[in-house]
Amino acid sequence: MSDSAKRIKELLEKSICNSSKVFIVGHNTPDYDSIGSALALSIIAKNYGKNAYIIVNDNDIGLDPGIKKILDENKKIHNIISLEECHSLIDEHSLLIATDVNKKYLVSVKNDLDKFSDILVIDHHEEDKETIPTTKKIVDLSASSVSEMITQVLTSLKIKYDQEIANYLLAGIILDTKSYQNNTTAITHDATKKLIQKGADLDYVNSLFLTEFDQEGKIELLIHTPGNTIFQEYEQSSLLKTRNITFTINRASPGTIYQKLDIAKAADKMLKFRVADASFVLGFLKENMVCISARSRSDINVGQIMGRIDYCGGNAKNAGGLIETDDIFAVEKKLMKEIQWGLPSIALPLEEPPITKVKKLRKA
Ligand SMILES: [Mn+2]
Repeated sequence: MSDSAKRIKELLEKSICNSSKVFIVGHNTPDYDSIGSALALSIIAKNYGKNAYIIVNDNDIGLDPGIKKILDENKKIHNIISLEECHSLIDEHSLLIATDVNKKYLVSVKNDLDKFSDILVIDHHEEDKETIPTTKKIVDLSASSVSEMITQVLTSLKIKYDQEIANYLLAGIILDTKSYQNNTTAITHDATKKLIQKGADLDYVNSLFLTEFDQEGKIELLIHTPGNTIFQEYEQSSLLKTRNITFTINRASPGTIYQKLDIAKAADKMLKFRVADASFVLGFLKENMVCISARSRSDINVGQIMGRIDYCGGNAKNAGGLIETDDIFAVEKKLMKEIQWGLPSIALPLEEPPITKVKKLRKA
């Protein structure tokens, strides 16, 4: 057992016993390490006779499908609650355990930290000035994952847990080590051995990652199939800057049905490329229903652009909407026309958008 796992065991024992309720939070948009360790911590809290709640305040957009499946399957069994529900349940002796995270800005309870009487941080990421202030903090940079540390605690406390929990913890370890290629020590393998003895099923764990792989492929094809993405250069007159905007549609098979998450991820992914200061991705969610995802990583207010179209809107860097139509290209045309009318800036929100000139148009 690692020194950090020993300390976690001691601190958990003390903090849980002194509390009325236990709230567990991972980082926003949870991954397998965050959610696996949170579920295991909930079992530990229950083992001490306390009510435990896991706070997950993310909406469905942006969540990995495998994570969403785990959340749905465990919502009732493990009291997975929203931030709002947390506000109504919290009392003056509530303990907060932050797992797989230590920065304030990465937790949904960032504005409520003073409402907890005790805070325990368990993590394996670097700390900085934004780290949650508490004396009870175990941050072990040498641990592969929190799942690895919590597996040791479960073993040491001789707590019974089922195959599902073993699966989630194993998924956490496999994710964070990139299948034992990074940060892997003898302790990592020892924790893996314990999880497999508890019935962890590698086929199941692999299937979680396979789902993600399939989705990646679909998104890659949507973005990179020649002709699908159009690159357009605009002049943002208010800032005297040239901006690159991309428009992506499955142009060969425009009727292809996508999940909302695929379209959102494709728009996010486009921003990783130099060619996109803002990106728009369009696709059908079902017959006669076109979804637009708009993203910006520059001083282009895509929320304002989307706001000019009925049933669309959002904030400056992340926007979108749903339009009832069977003509996806007409939606794109309208969108381009709205952009030509004016490219709103985030820095100068009050200025009337000037007429935007199209400088260049090319297809991938
Ligand atoms: Mn992690």
